[in-house]
Amino acid sequence: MRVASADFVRSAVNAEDFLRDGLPAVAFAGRSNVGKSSVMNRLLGRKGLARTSSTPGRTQAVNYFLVNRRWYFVDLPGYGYARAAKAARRRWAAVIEAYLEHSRPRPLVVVLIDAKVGATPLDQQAYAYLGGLGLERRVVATKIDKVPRGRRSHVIAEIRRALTMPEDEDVFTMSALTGEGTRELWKSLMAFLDSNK
Ligand SMILES: Nc1nc2c(ncn2[C@@H]2O[C@H](COP(=O)(O)OP(=O)(O)OP(=O)(O)O)[C@@H](O)[C@H]2O)c(=O)[nH]1
Ligand SMILES: [Mg+2]
Repeated sequence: MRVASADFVRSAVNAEDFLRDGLPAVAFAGRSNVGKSSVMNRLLGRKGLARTSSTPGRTQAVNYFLVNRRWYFVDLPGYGYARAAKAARRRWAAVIEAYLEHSRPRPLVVVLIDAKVGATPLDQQAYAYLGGLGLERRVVATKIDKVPRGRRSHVIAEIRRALTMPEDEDVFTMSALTGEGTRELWKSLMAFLDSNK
């Protein structure tokens, strides 16, 4: 996928600030520090576009990036950052839920799972919650560079089982570090974006 332009547009902390211009969107969801911002940057081929950090809780708002002037990539705050203050956690959860439940057109949600850690109970909840909302999802096992090749099919099978994924949904693998898996994921995102023009 050739990304001719990718520009930061807006950081929304309240539902009133969500964009309503009708462009399709792909949102990146997952546990705090799983690598949402890094995967987004890798897909866009722009290293420092979305801010990343080894400290969890870096992304605290709904950040919109306009891609090729046609769609948004939306970087969401992470869920389950245990060390954040309770009030902050609630605020982030509220803004993520407001985004997922009310933004139109309905976004495609990329659910990132740490390949090394596997799907946690929080990941299971998030995945089921998205399904309950009727949102299209793509499950991506990220940081796959940390898993030896010989173990990867096992890791994928475990994620499938933990999330009770339907047979016809794939688990994608990706590494923001090496770029592996970028092409396959793009292909799948484009299938969504092309059918939601
Ligand atoms: N080895 C490896 N490290 C990665 C990969 N992706 C991200 N990281 C590292 O994981 C840490 C978190 O990355 P971020 O992209 O900031 O994670 P995030 O999910 O956006 O985090 P929050 O915004 O805090 O929720 C950083 O130290 C990254 O360098 C990957 O594919 N492989
Ligand atoms: Mg982030």
